[in-house]
Amino acid sequence: MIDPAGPVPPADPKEHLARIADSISRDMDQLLAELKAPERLVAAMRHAVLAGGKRLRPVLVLEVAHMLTASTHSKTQLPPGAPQIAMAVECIHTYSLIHDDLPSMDDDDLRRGQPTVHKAFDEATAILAGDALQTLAFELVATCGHPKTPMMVRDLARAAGADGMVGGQMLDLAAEGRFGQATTIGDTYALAAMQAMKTGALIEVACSLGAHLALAPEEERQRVARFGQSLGLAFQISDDLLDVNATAEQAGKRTGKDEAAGKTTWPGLLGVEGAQKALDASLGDALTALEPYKEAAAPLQFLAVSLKDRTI
Ligand code: GRG
Repeated sequence: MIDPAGPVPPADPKEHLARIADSISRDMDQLLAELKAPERLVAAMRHAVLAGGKRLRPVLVLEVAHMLTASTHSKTQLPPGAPQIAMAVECIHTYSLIHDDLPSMDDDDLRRGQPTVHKAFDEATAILAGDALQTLAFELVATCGHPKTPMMVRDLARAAGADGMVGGQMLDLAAEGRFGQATTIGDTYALAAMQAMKTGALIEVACSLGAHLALAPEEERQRVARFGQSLGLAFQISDDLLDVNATAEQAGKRTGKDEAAGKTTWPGLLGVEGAQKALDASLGDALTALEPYKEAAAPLQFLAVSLKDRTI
């Protein structure tokens, strides 16, 4: 059971966030160990989920819930259902990575420093492992026992679906010219719009779900959603910079692939220095959204700023 409750602000934000990430990994391990399903399918799901990963999105769920519970209700205990919601978001994220790595999508061999699921198992098993993680996510939300369950199901479905992550992936593939003529993404607005769907929507909804868990007023939910939007953009810019600057060994995945695929990226549009400036600007927006929470926001501030020196 996750219990990141502690003094607000925690003495060491880095240690505090690492403790939450570890507890999510342990909970995911237990969840998958208890799953009653064909052995090969569970093994593939475990391979993908437990291979590592920063647990960024579930950490956001829990840390936003923690910050808003402390500031709205003067409590440090996490609301009931929080571990299930955090795991649900990680299940959706991991399913998207499994499917993104398939030969029909990005065709990658390495993910989280390990062979991708279709390489370690086979393509059909990888598709099914992704499918099973997606449905498991909604089972976790539906059964979490929190009064905001219907809103959380709706928001997670929208963020993950045709108007969010899946739609963003479709636009990204179309821009590569997969379905006929390439619909070139030629400016920073179009790039930001596509990425807001593909990667931003899940990061934003992770923050919104944290607010739902904390039974925060709508105004607070919108504020942390704005934090999530800016953080999502910063995350994507840092991911593009990582693709240029890091080795595959450092990043645990193939790097240099955006340029090879002729993809529009932030460094491609603005140069490395321009992309670093855009990263600073979006981090500035993210930090502005956190200002009302003062010291209670220290872990989220730390998380945002650490995107600047990202190596994984
Ligand atoms: C296939 C439905 C479907 C969607 C795929 C999210 C996505 C859409 C594709 C991932 C491709 C990619 C590399 C996007 C860049 C940003 C990103 C999501 C990176 C991976 O997330 P991290 O760095 O991964 O949080 P870890 O392993 O740390 O969890």
